[in-house]
Amino acid sequence: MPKTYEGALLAEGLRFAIVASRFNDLITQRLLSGALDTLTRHGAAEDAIEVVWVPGAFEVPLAAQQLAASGRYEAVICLGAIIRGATPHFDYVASECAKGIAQASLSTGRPVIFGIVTADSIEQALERAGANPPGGETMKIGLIGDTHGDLSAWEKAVAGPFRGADMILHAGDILYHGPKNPMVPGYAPAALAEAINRSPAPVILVRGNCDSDVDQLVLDSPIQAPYALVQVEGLRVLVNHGDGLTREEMIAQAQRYRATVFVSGHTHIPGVERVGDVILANPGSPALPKGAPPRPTVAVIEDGAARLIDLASGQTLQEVALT
Ligand code: INI
Repeated sequence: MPKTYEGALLAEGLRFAIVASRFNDLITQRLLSGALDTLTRHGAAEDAIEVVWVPGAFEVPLAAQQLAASGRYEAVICLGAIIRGATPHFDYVASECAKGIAQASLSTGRPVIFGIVTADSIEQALERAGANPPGGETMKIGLIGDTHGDLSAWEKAVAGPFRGADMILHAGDILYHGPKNPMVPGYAPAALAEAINRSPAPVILVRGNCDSDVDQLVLDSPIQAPYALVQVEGLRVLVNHGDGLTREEMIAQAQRYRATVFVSGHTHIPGVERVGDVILANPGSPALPKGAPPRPTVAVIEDGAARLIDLASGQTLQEVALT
């Protein structure tokens, strides 16, 4: 195994500076609210973020350089919008801004993030700033099950398909590997419990047949309930481990609660499929996969679809539209 270095999406306890340019502030205000939302969703405290306004993108590098050199911030985030006009002005501002930001980072050894939109028109800049996301502003829900104590599986899901998720639903069999199962390679139940407790997105857990009362002592969110009924925007999702339920019973339960999606685990055999007005979503197991071929999987609900994702390759294996 190569030694791999990568970041975790955890901003708790860290300080950040944001340099935002007033020029084209219709765009930069949106970039700023997106940056603040992302930082706080990943655990940064609001009072750990400082915002410095400068007149235009050309002035961003100087402020960024000084903030980075102060050593007070984990990273400096630069936000600006440079829109092409009739003259070559755009090219000078854009190139000096990009060069200056890179230099601020390299000369101080601090991450200085290039959040400068360069666009041919205001419409294009608005689109780049996420003002008109395709399909509207739907939330992203991560679906996972049967982690069986595998910390590395959880970390891969959080750093990969669950990146930016608003909520994670766990279909049970969380910490214990289970007497019928082999020990999973990344078995670290206490560390997994801690990672779930620290998750920037709220995690809703249901109890699987391997979960016991003592597991609750290390998990902050309750796991005693066999069912969770979650309503996100207009979408209702019912979660249950699925042991002791037939497929028909899952569909009937979903219909009883008028849930569009029934999330289950237990079999470790993944699948996302529509059966009439119900979507059955089994995210499989990222720790002990079964099926032909066995693949470590999770699922996500976003942009109006439920998707099954191979955690090893990041590929979407199945996709079902929600409507
Ligand atoms: N500054 C921007 O941030 N975006 C632009 O599109 C832009 N244009 O096109 O002129 C712009 N110009 C101002 C520049 O950044 C400086 O503030 C100004 O030249 C004073 O130094």
